[in-house]
Amino acid sequence: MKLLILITLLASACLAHAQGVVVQDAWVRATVPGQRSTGAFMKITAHDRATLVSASSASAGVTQVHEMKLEAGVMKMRAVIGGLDLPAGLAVELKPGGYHLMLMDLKSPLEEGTTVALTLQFTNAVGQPNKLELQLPVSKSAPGASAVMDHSQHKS
Ligand SMILES: [Cu+2]
Repeated sequence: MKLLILITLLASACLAHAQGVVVQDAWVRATVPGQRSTGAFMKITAHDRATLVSASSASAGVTQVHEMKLEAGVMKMRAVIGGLDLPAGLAVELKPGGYHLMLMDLKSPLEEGTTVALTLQFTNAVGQPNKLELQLPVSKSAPGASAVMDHSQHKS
């Protein structure tokens, strides 16, 4: 019986890995009282080409994929329309000053040392959806490289 349980655990770990998207070094910037939005940052690597379609968090009313870009000397932030392309095997970095996830309409301040639940929705090259559920550490600045967080689940 114990062996059976072990096999089941191994099988589910493989399933989580097999969906092929790995998130590393994820964090959310801490907020000060009164601040209603903040950014979430991470490195996302898809084994096969995929698209980050959307993100959501119970801590925020709205979560969007954003891009910051220097346009004619002015830093501009806009929502990424149609999702963020994840080329096969290439780490796409979401970082301050570039792509990021914007958590808006925050329900309460995010304090350093706490965590924020975040769900990422992907589609693969043939349009099949899957999602990753993450717990992101809240920090005032980018923490050092941390372990892979892979609390992933197949959706369909
Ligand atoms: Cu933004």
